[in-house]
Amino acid sequence: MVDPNRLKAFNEERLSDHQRHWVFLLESLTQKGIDVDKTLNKIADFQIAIPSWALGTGGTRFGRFPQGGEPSNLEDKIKDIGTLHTLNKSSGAVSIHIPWDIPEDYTAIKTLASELDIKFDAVNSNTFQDQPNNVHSYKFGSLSHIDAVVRKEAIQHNKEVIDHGTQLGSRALTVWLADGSSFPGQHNFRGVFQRTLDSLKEIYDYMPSDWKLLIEYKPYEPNFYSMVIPDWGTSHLLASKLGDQASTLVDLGHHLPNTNIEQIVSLLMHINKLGGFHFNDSKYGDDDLTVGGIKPYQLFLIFCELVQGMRETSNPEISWMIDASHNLKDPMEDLLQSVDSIKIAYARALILDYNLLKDAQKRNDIATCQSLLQDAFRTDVRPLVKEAIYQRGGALDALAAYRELNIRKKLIATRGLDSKSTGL
Ligand code: PSV
Ligand code: MN
Repeated sequence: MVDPNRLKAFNEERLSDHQRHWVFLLESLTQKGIDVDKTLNKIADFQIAIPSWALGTGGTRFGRFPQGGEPSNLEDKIKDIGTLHTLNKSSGAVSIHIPWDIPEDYTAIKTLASELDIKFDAVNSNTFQDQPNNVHSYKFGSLSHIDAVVRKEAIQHNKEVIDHGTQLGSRALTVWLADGSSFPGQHNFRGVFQRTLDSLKEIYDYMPSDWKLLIEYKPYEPNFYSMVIPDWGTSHLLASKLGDQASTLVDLGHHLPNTNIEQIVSLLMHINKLGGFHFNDSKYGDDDLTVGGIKPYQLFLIFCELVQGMRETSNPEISWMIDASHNLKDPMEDLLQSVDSIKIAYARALILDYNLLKDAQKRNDIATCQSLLQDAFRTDVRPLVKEAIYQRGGALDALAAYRELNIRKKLIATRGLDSKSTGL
């Protein structure tokens, strides 16, 4: 999809403009004593997995308005991620969802992915929908179900997801449960918790010793009175009872309004229990909007905690993934914008002087604390992010390149206007 010569010409046209901005920023970063080469490498090394379900148009329960050219199989999805990665050099991983994307030929899929420089990040199980070959229904729960035969089927599904992941080279399983109740009295809270723990234990014991189990929480939806894993406390309780290979996954959209997510991130890293991260943005609930589209300052504050945590704690490597749904925009454009926002927030957090911040905290000099944060946030780091991506061979402006190279038009020409993607 991306002709290297056209990408080169695209960059050449923008290079002098970029260099003007870059030289100016470089000087001020150097004056502040920032190790610019190290920072550039950190920004470039940061890879965010694209979920296999995000390449198609997302829907709401009221409708879906596809754009055309959607990938209808795992191979095409990986090719689309390859296109994104060629442009932004930051999307070098895929997170697949079973059963939406069951690989048919592991060797062929692995070869394709490695040709495109794409790794297999966490695999996701799905017990929130009944599948055509399900023997039992998950209508009243899966791992927490009152009936042991349903729990057994859900456990078996998770084991199969691990098997698929092992074949592909994944090293993590993400479990998100829709289990919960919509009416008071429907559930015995202690009963559903204990059954979930027992089921997870079986899955945990099945995992290879170099795998992680990531437990995702969500306060409501699809159940509206109680969720079995509603918050980070419950996720952490399960993870700590399971063992070292289990940890919590934070999805930005899975918090009640105004929750201090940066504090949650900080504490989980402090106890080495932050395992995974799903990026998106929201105004009201789990809106799954473009990252940084609504609350960029909150995203920056979260990254400040992540940066400090990565430097100062022994928290293991985190699985990063975008978990957004694209109802209105071209999904690939939306993903490019999300990745760009993530890198900008990360770059801003990297240029903050944490030693100065700690000194100010010691003196209880709140005004300086706030100024340090806001100075970093208000710095236009776009040339820094562009330079990092350009040095790795990416586009100086991935979204503009995507448009100028007519990628969507080419996808429609190849796959047709009504090709459908699997997913929600
Ligand atoms: C649930 O809302 C969730 O965040 C989980 O991560 C699922 O796997 C994903 O969204 C499905 O879109
Ligand atoms: Mn999620």
